[in-house]
Amino acid sequence: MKKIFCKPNSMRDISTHYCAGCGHGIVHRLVCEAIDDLGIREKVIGIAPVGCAVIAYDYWDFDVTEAAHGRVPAVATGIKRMSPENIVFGYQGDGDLAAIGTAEIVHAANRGENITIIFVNNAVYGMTGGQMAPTTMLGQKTATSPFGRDQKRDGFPLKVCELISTLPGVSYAERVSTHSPQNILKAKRAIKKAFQSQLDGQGLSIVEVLSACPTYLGLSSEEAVKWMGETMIKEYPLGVFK
Ligand SMILES: Cc1ncc(C[n+]2csc(CCOP(=O)(O)OP(=O)(O)O)c2C)c(N)n1
Ligand code: SF4
Repeated sequence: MKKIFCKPNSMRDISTHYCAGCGHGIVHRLVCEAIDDLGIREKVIGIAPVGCAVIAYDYWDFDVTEAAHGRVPAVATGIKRMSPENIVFGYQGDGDLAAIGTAEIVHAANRGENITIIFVNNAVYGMTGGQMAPTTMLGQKTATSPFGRDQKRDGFPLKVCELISTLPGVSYAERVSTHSPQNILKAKRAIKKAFQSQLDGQGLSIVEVLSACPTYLGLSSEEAVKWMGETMIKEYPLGVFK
């Protein structure tokens, strides 16, 4: 019988620690599938963030190191400059990349570092209890915005792809989503393109992946996916920004 579905070679066979319906597991797998498809596993070095994906290295069967909160692009820069033959990618949440690490990603992009960033936007700080993130939507209730994010007090949701794609050092920026099978397939294509851009020496490539955090949205897995498809993609339109 022909096997049509199996674990990617780049993925370890362990049980998930993520909550039911969390998008991180999907994105981890897509990264592995892209690496397998491109045949770059022996050359890849990943950098894990400080968030719910802090132990991404437990899932990935290739070289991975860890960076302090927001410092992923700086660590990636150092590794890539020392070892340009490696394919170096950072994996970051929105609290990590768009709050504590804003300066890191902006300057790495502006320098045109030949690295890839997988940016998982779930609109909250997941690991630390569902606080408001820069990406939290207006009106969205979180642990630190119990009446909903208020633009006057908290500002507007930060649109990372729109912002980063204006910098000349950026070769490729696309926003994708995990709220349906079709979108998950598109997300994989985008991750492959981002790695390819690095293989071609083009500069910084970034894929923003919209992802669900049902736990801190206070929704069931099904409701969270529906919320993404109906509400989140209106604020964060999908597409290629560069
Ligand atoms: C330098 C530093 N500041 C703050 C923290 C605390 N901290 C750990 S995870 C986290 C939030 C992560 O949120 P996000 O990046 O959105 O990832 P998610 O858990 O939602 O995937 C924070 C504030 C830390 N570990 N290190
Ligand atoms: S808290 Fe949210 S981001 Fe963290 S594992 Fe659970 S669903 Fe995923």
